[in-house]
Amino acid sequence: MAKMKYPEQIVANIPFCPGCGHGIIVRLMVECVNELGYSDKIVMHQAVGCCSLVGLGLDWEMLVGAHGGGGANATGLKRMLKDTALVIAYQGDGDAYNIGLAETLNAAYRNENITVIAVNNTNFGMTGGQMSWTTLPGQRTTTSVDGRDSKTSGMPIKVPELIANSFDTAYVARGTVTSPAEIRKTKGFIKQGLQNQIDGKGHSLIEILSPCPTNWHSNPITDSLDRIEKELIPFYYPIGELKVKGE
Ligand SMILES: Cc1ncc(C[n+]2csc(CCOP(=O)(O)OP(=O)(O)O)c2C)c(N)n1
Ligand code: SF4
Ligand SMILES: [Mg+2]
Repeated sequence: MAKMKYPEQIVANIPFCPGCGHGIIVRLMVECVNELGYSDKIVMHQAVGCCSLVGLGLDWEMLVGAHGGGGANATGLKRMLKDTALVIAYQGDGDAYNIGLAETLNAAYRNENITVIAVNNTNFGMTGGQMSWTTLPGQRTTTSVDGRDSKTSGMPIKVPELIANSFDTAYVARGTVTSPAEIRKTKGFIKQGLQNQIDGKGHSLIEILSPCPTNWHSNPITDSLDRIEKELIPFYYPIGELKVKGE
């Protein structure tokens, strides 16, 4: 594949649904890696889920692992490549927090020198919108048709808070993509997570609240972004830096 220089050119070739947050996040990752001077020294663990579409447009070196294997695969890549390349684990909430929870927590527990980008859209997007651990109470999904009932299926999990409060990692942040201002802040979190890796500081996790208009059955421009700002952020998933080691 010919090298594509411009992030917007890359994203245009990836068939995310209209209004999906993944496209913005891919663009931000590419911009950060380019600006840090690592465009030829970057390897991505590409997760199963809508993350996997990234391979149709982005020409980075990629390892496609088993569903949930990001923490383990990124560990192996980084330990092998050491300072010669940046390693990103790009994962969905279902991948990183459901099926891959053990791998995600173990990599953080070991303070592996990797950067994890976890896209939280409160469902298993690619497979048709099933309930995930991040699904909100009352949220209708294809496996919680009357709304998630926390009495039988628990409350949403907050892995960033769990890692920030439990393990000796470098950095944890949560951002979103609902406005140009929030996109700029999220870019700052991603860049900080990558800079930490360059500086050998250890594990960084950046969770990004991202719209999935297709499975939320909502308008991509208005309702989907409103849901993040009026429901997800104030009641369950506060945004900002949750942990900066040394501060
Ligand atoms: C071992 C295994 N179990 C289940 C699946 C089916 N599967 C593919 S993608 C996916 C959901 C991914 O959801 P998430 O990680 O949240 O990513 P999203 O598509 O929402 O961005 C599932 C369950 C699979 N591919 N492999
Ligand atoms: S199903 Fe959801 S997460 Fe997947 S590409 Fe479509 S909008 Fe994005
Ligand atoms: Mg998801």
